[in-house]
Amino acid sequence: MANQQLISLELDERIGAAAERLSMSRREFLQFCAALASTLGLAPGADAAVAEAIATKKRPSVIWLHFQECTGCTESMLRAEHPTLERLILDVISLDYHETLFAAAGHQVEAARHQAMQENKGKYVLVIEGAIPTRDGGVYCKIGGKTAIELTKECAADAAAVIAIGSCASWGGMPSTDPNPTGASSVSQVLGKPVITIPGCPPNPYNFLTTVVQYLTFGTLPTVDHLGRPKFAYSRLIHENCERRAHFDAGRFAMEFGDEGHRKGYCLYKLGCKGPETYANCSVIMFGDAGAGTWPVACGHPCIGCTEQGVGFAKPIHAMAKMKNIEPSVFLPRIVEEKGVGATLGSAAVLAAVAGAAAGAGAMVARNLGLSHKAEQMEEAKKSGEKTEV
Ligand code: FSX
Ligand code: SF4
Ligand code: F3S
Repeated sequence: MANQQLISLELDERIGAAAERLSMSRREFLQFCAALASTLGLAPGADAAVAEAIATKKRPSVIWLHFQECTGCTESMLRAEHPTLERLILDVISLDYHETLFAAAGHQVEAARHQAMQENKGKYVLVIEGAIPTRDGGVYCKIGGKTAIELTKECAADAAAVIAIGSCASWGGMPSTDPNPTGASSVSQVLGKPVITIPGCPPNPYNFLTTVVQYLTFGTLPTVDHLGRPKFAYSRLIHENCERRAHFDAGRFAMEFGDEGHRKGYCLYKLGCKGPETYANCSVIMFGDAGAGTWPVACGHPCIGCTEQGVGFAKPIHAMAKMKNIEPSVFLPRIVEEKGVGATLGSAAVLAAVAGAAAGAGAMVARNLGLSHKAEQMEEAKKSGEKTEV
């Protein structure tokens, strides 16, 4: 049924027109919609609804405000390698106010904001990028003579949905780090109510796009956790689906940047990787739409926990992460033996199934964290050699 629906959609002129706008083939466009539907965890067949909505529905008006931030959220959205992502975002929404992207300035853009708010009263989506300074009456960030606090309240009053994009808007982010001289606060703190949050510094543009596509297709917003984070993106720890997880499980760690373990792609836990206490889907969907290897850990840098309040910009990069849970990855084989006698996918599934036996798993993790792998031993030997030489 779903396939028939997709075949008829592929022949649909409106799909053809949407694909052309995006410089994609009809097939590529439908594949992209299928990927978005599966990111959302929708039932099979929902990809057709997503494709139809993108091709035919009136684009929601979006008012995008910028406050205390580096504009990385917008930059990451626009810097996708593959041409489709930013085009798709700009095709799916009607970006009626965005300070960075507007060619106009001053009174002209303020007029555009007022017009978009009036014409789409109760229907527009308000996106806020950046923290909101609240100290001294909010004087540290003013646009068009209004403080960020005033603009947030004014624009949120008639919005259908408020999305805080990036860690700054979601929980204060980098500007809120101690001693927080400007009183940088999150959108929900200023509005006094929960909003959708898409943390990350920068956040993954797919998570924003997927949220908007759900709104466009079904008129609903994704299910969120207690911090307003869409569950489709933030319900799992980076560590649960990390490509280096097998090394963690085997006790193989990089001990220094550039050492043998680091060069071999071993786990970065002992270099301070915060994957075990950071909820995000970076390891699964990656960044930049450029294929494998495009996320921090894959590049050899420990995750700094940029999505997570209390971790990102709060804990030193070298400090070791707190283990939030000790369950094995759900889809990676757990390798506890040396190469050649490793676990099979089947045994990994069994291990995953019995992961509830936390005591056993905990013992294994404790053992592995204490393991001195060969690379580690070599580093230690090298260090003691250096010491002896001195
Ligand atoms: Fe920058 Fe956005 Fe970080 Fe903040 O992303 S990438 S400082 S989360 O608000 O511009
Ligand atoms: Fe990956 Fe970091 Fe976990 Fe190691 S500690 S498996 S590098 S997320
Ligand atoms: Fe941030 Fe860690 Fe992902 S640093 S981008 S949450 S891998």
